Amino acid sequence: MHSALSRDLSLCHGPVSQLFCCDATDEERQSWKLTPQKLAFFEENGFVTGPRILNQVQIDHLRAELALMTHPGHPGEEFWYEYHSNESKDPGTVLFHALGAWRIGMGMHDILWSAPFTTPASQLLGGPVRFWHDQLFCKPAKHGGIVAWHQDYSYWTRTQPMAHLTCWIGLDDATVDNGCVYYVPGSHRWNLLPITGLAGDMNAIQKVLTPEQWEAFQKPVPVQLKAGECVFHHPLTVHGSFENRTDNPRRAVVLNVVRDGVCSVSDQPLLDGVPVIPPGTPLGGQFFPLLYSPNSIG
Ligand SMILES: O=C(O)CCC(=O)C(=O)O
Repeated sequence: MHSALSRDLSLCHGPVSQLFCCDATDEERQSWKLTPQKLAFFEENGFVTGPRILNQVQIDHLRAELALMTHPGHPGEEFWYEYHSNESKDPGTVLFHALGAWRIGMGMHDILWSAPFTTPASQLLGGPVRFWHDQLFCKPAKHGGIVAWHQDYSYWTRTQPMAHLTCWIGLDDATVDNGCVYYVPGSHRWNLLPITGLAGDMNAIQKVLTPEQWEAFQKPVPVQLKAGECVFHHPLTVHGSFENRTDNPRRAVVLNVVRDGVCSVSDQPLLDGVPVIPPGTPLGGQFFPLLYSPNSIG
């Protein structure tokens, strides 16, 4: 396994391997486009399943990179924006969560440019796709922690306008038993809620909800996926996931992107260790590459 390097792959604004199909023509991209029905589903519910993003070779490659990235002292560990070997703080309920894998592993880097991802992403954003950051969420067998109900944008208000998108990609089959992601349909039309914690108490969010909003939690929708498949969600859609009760890990790569033109509104670094982007300046430069600019959106 030679794909985890100690050079910073954020310096490369394009694929550095042949692992993914990145250079697709507009015609080739047709097969990854979301249908009008899928786009309407997203509009209505705030999430939608996308095309298969990864084949078995790509899944195996990313799993191997991830395994290396969990070893203490691994090459490139200085490049993480955030690294929590257990975000939950409770040794009995482990949630591995890390931001910045694209700087360390060739596969984690190149997946950003893969056409099966950027094609539907540009449809849902309604324009060119710019990278914001990635995340790894892994729940080990048996004692995987939870991801508490939250809206992604509550963590991202330092960037505006809100034109963000999340793509969750399974490296394992995601099931109700192993802690697949659940969504509260329609919650993308709610107000922005305050942060109530990412790992720990699943129901911490209740204290910031109206009784009508809490009602909607009686019917959250689980999205069960095969390894390599994905689900997209809106930055305000409330989502979370329960424990992994199975004998196998539940691993996922999450890609967070913005429509080109989203600006910093902060005089602090947007991510740990990244130079300040002055307020009012669009995201760009070494850490926020443009991933795809469609000729036309269909
Ligand atoms: O992997 C999970 O269970 C949660 C992922 C998540 O919160 C996200 O994709 O924003």
